[in-house]
Amino acid sequence: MNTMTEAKRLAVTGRQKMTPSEAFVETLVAQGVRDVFGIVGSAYMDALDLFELAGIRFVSVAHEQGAGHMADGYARVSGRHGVCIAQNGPGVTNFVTSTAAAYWAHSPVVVVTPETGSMTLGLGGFQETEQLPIFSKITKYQAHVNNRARMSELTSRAFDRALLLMGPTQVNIPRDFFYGDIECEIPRPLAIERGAGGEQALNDAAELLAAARFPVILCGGGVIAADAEREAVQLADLLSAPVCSSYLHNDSFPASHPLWCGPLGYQGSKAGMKLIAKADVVLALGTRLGPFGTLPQHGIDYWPKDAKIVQIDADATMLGLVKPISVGICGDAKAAARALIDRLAKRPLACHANKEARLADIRKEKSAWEKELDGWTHETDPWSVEVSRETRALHPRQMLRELERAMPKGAMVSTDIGNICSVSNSYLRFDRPRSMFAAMSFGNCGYAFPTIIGAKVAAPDRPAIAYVGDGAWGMSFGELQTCIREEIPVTAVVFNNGQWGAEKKNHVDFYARRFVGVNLDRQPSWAAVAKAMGAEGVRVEKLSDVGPALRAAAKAQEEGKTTVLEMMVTRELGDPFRRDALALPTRHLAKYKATAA
Ligand SMILES: Cc1ncc(C[n+]2csc(CCOP(=O)(O)OP(=O)(O)O)c2C)c(N)n1
Ligand SMILES: [Mg+2]
Repeated sequence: MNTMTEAKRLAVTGRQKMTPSEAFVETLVAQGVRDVFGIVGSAYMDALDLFELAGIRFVSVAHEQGAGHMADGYARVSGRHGVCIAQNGPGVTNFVTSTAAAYWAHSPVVVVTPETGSMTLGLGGFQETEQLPIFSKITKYQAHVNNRARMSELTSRAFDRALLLMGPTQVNIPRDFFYGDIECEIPRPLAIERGAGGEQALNDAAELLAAARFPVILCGGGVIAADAEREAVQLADLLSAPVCSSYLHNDSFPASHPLWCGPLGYQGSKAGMKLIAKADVVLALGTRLGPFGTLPQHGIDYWPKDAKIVQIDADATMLGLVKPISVGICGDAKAAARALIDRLAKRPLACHANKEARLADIRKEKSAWEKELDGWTHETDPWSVEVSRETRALHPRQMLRELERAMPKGAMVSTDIGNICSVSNSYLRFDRPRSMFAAMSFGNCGYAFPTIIGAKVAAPDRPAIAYVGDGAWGMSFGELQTCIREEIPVTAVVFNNGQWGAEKKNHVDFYARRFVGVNLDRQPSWAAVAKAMGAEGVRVEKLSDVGPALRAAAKAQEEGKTTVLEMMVTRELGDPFRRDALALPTRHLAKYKATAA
């Protein structure tokens, strides 16, 4: 970095006269912001005008929802803030879905929402809506700039709180407050350091783990957020404990490690499920044990109800929230893991007595699961057999296995919500953290593509790959414009099965195939659309072409090229997600009797 750029990155010090726009931008500089995602708007143009001189890149996107997801992906890769900004009113309301998604992904996204002018607020003027209530349940903190002189103080607090509270925050700024003269000092970012947790809780946890005969570690998003992967590995090695990942956090433990057993939850690893079922003590490291993460899968009700559960979470309100626990530790995953290692390293551990048997068990379950996946080339339910009989299209599972084999080293993969994306959970393995970006528990279609674009901005040297169903692609492909305009090269793998498959599965299983709104007929060729938009577009129809196509697309990123791989897959469908929440139809009115089960 040259000295000119360095100088731009230094915020002014000391109390002095400036405009609120300058105070806002200098606060961003002080907080280390380098990239802001958004769509231009007059509401904040006076501040935007300063971005370049402040060394801040403005990434101009196609839709504000995309900007919010990009900020999310950026934050999840970098561990720093992701920032998005939009025009008051409609630009800001477009942030709602992405902010809710960031909330459930625990991403430190700062959502900057310029508001209608303070002197016309409430008069029903142009682009006016109350912007605080809309975000009140999907942010960790909301700052309203109630006086232009407080611009820097409140903006700065929104940044600090996003990291402190591990989620999105909002700074709401009446648009006239960007103008005028103020005197202020730019606050420096708060230094945040979390501890290991209470002494007593750590001692109790160590007692339980020392006495455990079959300890299992469950690594969650907290391991990634705290950069605690090394400590998780040390702890696992010390206990020779099988390690599972919590749902959609497949990157929380290195897949190449002999103790790795794969993810729990929807379409997760049978090996992981069978092993955790045997646990007498579970160490839930950095996970809130979310309600979806431990639902029975593959017909296995694996959660060990009689086991002692030690839960470590940096958010105190998550302790014991979903699952009963024996010990709750409110602490940082890294610091807590280290504290447990210190307590356990020098004492006899009951789990050492049967170590070899446990390691053999792990090897056996893992190889059985791999063998099963190798043989599981297609789904075998009547619907899937029927629709794939007459077609030469790719079987989704076979295609996903090929993608897994061809996955470039160090790749970042985002996944959308959908049947094929969900099935991919069985095939996504990573050796480094901050590599998997799923739509998490908000589960919105259209998440994966913009998220990977933001991830690529944060980590331009890593291959960036989005897995997206064709329905979700229809919602999000507009951001190809961002890739081309802003020169952000990524790869989108689009699963063309001509249907909103995940929902269609419910029609098949519960509604006697009375399909309503699930078929995506007369779709364009997504490869051709990609080409028309200035990207590479490749239609993949043969299994042997899957791996080479992915490798070529990842390589093309090095030349600045974005590629859409349109995977022509069958209409077969994997197990449904919400079996737990659906019921066969009951009808009381004669008019609707024909639809009763
Ligand atoms: C924004 C949003 N709208 C609707 C849904 C409900 N939904 C969940 S999965 C799904 C189907 C996804 O279809 P597609 O992206 O084509 O993937 P496929 O299931 O076919 O693999 C829908 C509509 C959702 N999760 N999010
Ligand atoms: Mg589809």
